[in-house]
Amino acid sequence: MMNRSQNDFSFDLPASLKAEWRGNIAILRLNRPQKRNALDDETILGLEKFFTSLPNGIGAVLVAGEGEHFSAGLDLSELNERDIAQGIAHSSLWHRAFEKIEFGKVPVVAVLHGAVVGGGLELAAAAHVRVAERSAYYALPEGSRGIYVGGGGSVRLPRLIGVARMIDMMITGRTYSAEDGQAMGLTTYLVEAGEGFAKGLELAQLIAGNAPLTNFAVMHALPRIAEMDPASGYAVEALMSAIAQADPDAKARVKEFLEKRAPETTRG
Ligand code: 1HE
Repeated sequence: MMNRSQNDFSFDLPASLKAEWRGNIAILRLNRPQKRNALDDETILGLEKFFTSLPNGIGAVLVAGEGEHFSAGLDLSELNERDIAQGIAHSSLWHRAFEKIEFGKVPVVAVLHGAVVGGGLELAAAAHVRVAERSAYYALPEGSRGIYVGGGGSVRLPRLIGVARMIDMMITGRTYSAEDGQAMGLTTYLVEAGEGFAKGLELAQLIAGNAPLTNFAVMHALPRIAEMDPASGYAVEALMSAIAQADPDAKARVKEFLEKRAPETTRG
């Protein structure tokens, strides 16, 4: 178990991000509430740095937003001066940073409240588990701003809600409520206002208690297998499951269960 305080960082983060460790959980807060956690370049670079610099021993990350909103998306004040080449580089920067979340070292739980819009929704989509408070709402206002998603939304969001819903969101600018988001699979937990952080932390702790190799398989193999043709998928799944079960950690966990020392699977 790690017990480090916020001051123990071996790397610096911008003021728009605030990190702390709680045991083996890393907690990262978007910390620019005065700008509704709008994501400027510095913040995106900070996200990349955070997720690539996670110390060993961290088992899961919890991401949440300070203030009334998770994130108002791209910092629109930085948009004005970019030409096409700079626009491509900017989107690539987001892709690189969010890739470090989705395909990083450990699973990430996002706690969503208030506005989760544009790039904020793209950020949420890169996490592995999403918890919504009832105040959360989702929109892709890019269409109304004359722009397009650039943080991997075209790839990740259709997998969560389908291409048709994403097209609808983008061309009509409609807003979905927390309840809508839960029903359509954008989130998998819906809790009352103020309860998201506790729920997210509880989930992060559960996740951090898994065998690391299982978490690795779920993060890195599962989404790729899901994209493969079935025959390749079965082959890679067989390999992954053989690797996971051969790990001493897996053997110890199965032994615990067989000796009636491990909790049983319970009804939800
Ligand atoms: C911002 C931003 C921002 C707020 N960039 N500064 N995202 C959007 O189109 C959403 C834009 N934001 C909003 O619609 C609203 O701010 C909210 C509904 C999220 C919150 O409303 P509210 O009334 O609580 O706050 P506010 O008064 O609108 O904003 C407070 C301040 O934050 C204000 O600045 P101030 O200096 O006047 O105090 C706002 O200008 C500032 N602010 N949102 C910059 N987004 C990789 S591509 C992704 C593409 C996108 O993400 S497009 C979607 C962009």
